[in-house]
Amino acid sequence: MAKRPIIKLPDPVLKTVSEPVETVDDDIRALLDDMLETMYDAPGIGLAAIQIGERKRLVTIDLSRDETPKHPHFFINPEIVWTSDEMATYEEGCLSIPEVFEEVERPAECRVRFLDRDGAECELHCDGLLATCIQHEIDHLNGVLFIDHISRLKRERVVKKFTKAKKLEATG
Ligand code: GNR
Ligand code: NI
Repeated sequence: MAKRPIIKLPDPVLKTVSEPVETVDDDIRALLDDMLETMYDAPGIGLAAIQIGERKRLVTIDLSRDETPKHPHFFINPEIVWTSDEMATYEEGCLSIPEVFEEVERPAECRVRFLDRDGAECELHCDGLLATCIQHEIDHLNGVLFIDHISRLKRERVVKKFTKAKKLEATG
């Protein structure tokens, strides 16, 4: 396993639409392990492969935080097959947009179809933080960030701040 650098705003890589995984092999499992290590180290509760620059439809999630034992979830080619009419609002953050937190409204529950680490087809009913997190991660696979769900004024303010910080970094 290896920790990888996390890609941050305003890197346009984050707007990439990721490609489905064709075969779940040892290379994919090694990548999932790198994602998990990167996510735990950050620390975060979810990570999409594009956040470490890999254009593949792969997601890791672990809501257990500092608890032991750990509860890692691996999602390959995840697809939302059902969402509740009921909505829920969470204050979201993103490892690619550090220190920014905004309320986002999404379906409160959803059902996700995906392949597991062995390539087996699975479905999982998600509610609470898991429902929010899996929707946030699937957005990443489609090049969408949580700030795309907030007001344009707020979003432009966030993007400006990160663009400016990057410029300062470059000029020293
Ligand atoms: O660590 C994370 N916390 C979080 C909190 C609320 C809603 C979504 C998330 S996901 C985020 C990690 C991340 O950026 N995943 O893409
Ligand atoms: Ni994120």
